[in-house]
Amino acid sequence: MLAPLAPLGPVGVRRMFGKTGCSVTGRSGRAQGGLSDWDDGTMCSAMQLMTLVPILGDQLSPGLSALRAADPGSCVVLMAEVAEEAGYVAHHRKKLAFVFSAMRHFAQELRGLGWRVEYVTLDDPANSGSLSGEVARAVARLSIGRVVATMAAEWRVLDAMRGWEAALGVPVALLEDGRFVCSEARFAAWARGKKQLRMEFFYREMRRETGLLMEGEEPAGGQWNFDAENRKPPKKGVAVPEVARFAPDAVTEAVLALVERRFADRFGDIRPFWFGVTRGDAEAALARFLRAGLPRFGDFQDAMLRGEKFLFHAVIAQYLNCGLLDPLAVCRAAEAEWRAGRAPLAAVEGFVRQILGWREYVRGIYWLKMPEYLEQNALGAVRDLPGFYWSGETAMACVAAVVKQTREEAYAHHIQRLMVTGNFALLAGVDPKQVHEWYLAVYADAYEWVELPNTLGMSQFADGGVLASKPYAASGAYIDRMSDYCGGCRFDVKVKNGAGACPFNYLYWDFLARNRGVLGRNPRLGPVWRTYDGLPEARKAAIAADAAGFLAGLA
Ligand code: FAD
Ligand code: DLZ
Ligand code: SF4
Repeated sequence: MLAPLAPLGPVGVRRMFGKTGCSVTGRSGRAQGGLSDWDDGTMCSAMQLMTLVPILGDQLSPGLSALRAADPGSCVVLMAEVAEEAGYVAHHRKKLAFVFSAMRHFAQELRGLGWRVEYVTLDDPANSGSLSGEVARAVARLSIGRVVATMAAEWRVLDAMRGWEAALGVPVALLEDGRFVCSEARFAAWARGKKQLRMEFFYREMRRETGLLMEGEEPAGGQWNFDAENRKPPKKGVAVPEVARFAPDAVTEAVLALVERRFADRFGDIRPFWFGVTRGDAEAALARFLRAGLPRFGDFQDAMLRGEKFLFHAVIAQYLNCGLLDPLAVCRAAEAEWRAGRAPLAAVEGFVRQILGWREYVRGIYWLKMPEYLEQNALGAVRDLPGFYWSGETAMACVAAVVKQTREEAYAHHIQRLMVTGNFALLAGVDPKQVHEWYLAVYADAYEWVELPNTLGMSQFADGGVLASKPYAASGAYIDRMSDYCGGCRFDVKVKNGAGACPFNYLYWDFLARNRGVLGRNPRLGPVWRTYDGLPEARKAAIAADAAGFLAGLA
C-alpha cells in the first residue's frame, strides 16, 4: 500500500511522540505507538520517492525518533558539516574536531546498520554552508518525497526547521526528541501554576517516575539529598583517577587536519586530542568513571586543585549531549554500582541528581522560557567580557587557571565554571549575553539548551531568579576553601581592601551594593545585607573605591 504524500499537519510539525508524560515510562512503546499514528511502514516507498532523514551533529543516536520512524530501504540519511553551525559562535577547535569526528563515525555506524547516508563534508565545494541549504540541496538532487526529522535541541535551529516545509515544497514531519527523561509537555505540566520552579522538587518527581534510587515510595536511604555528606574541600595527595583518553584514528586525524586548516585563528588547543568519538568510546569512558571516579564523586564534587583538571568528575557531558550516551541508561548504570555495593549511596545520588535533576531541569526551563530567555538581563549588566577570558592573562590565579585549562581541554568542571569564571563575570557586571556566548563557544559539551540556563540563569542571575533563588556570588574565601589556587596568586585572599587584596573580596560587596535595587528584598540574602549594613562607612567607601579602580582597569 502506498502512503499518502499529503502534508502531515497544519504547519508541517507533527509531534509524533507528543504524549504528555515522562518519556521514560513509555520509551520502549512510544516508537510503535508513534509509528502507527501516521505511517503504515511503507511511506518511504511512496511513488519511488525517498524520505530524507536529516540528522544533526547532536543527534548521534541510532534510537533517534526520526530513525525509528523511517525504513532503511527507502530513506536517505543526510548529515552535513556546515559553516553556519561551526560559526554561530567561535567554537573551541577541540569541540569542532569532536563534533565533526563523532558525526563521521556515526555515519559509519549507520551505514553498518544498513542505512544509506549522504555525508557532506565541510570542504565539499558544493556545500551551501547551512543545514537548511543542505536539506534543500538534498531534496532537489535525490527524488525526495518527504522529510522526517527529529526536532533540533535548540530554538535557533528548530525555528529554521519550522520553515523547511514552506521552503522545500515537500511535507516535513518534525518529531519530538525522545532522548530526554522528561518531555517538554511533562515539564510544562509540572511548572504550571507554580510560583517557583525549584530543581529539588522537579528532581523528586523524576525519581518517583523513573524509580531511580527508590525503595517503594521512599527515596533510597530515607533521604532525597545527600549534599551534607558531599562537597568536601580538596585534599592534597588524594589519588585521582585518569580520565579516559582515546588515540585519534584516521577519521579523526583527517578532521583534525581540516579544523587546523580552516579554523587556525580560533580559540583552543586542538592537540593532544583525546575525546572519544564513537559510542563504544563513550561507553568505555563511562565504564571507567563508574569504576574509578563515581565512588568519590560526591566527596570532591566542588573541589578545585591546580594540575587536576578532572578530579572525580565523569567528563561525559560531551558524549551525552551529542547522543553517544543515553542519560537514563547512565543513571541506571550508576544506580547499579550502588546496588552492587561498589559505590556509596551519597556519591551515586549526587551523580544521578546532576543528570536526572539538573540536566533535565535546565532543558525544561530552556523550552519553557525561550526565545525571550536569551534577552534577559535582570541586573542590567553591560560591561564587555574582559579579554583575559580568551588570553588567560590575568594576575588572578584562579581565573587564569580555569581559562588555561579551558583552552587546553575544552573542559572545566561545574564549580570552576560557576564559582570562578562565572562568579567573576557576575561580580564585575559583564553583559550576560557575552558571557553566554563565551560559555557556548569554549566547552565541548556546550549546546544552547543546556548552556544558556546554566550561564544566564544559574551563574549570572540574569533571569531574575527563575533558576536560582539567589545569585551564586562569592568572595575569595569560597575559592580559597574549595581550591588551592590562592596559594599561587599575586593577590592575598585574606586581605579585604587595598592594592594586594583579592579582587573577589571587594567586588563581592560592591556587586551586592550596586544591585541592592533588585536584590534588596531577596529573602535568602537577609543575613548578607545585615552584614553589609553593619560595615563601617570607611570600609564601604574603600570597597566602592577599590572596585571602581579595578573595574576601570578591565576596560
Ligand atoms: P559531572 O560533574 O561528572 O556531572 C555528571 C553529568 O551531570 C554531566 O556530564 C552533565 O551531563 C550533568 N550535569 C551536571 N551539572 C549539570 C548542570 N548544571 N546542568 C546540566 N547538566 C549537568 N553542562 C553541559 O552539559 N553543557 C554546557 O554547555 C554547560 N554549560 C555550563 C555553563 C555554566 C556557567 C555552568 C555553571 C555550568 C554549565 N554546565 C554545562 C553544567 C556542568 O558544568 C557540566 O555539565 C559539567 O561540568 C560537565 O562535566 P562532567 O561531564 O565531568 O560532569
Ligand atoms: C555544534 C555543531 C557544529 C560545530 N557543527 C555542526 C555541523 O556542522 N553540522 C551539524 O549538523 N551540527 C553541528 N553542530 C551541532 C548543531 O549546532 C546542533 O545540532 C544544533 O545546535 C541543535 O542543537
Ligand atoms: Fe582567586 Fe583571589 Fe585566590 Fe587570587 S587570591 S586565586 S584572585 S580567589
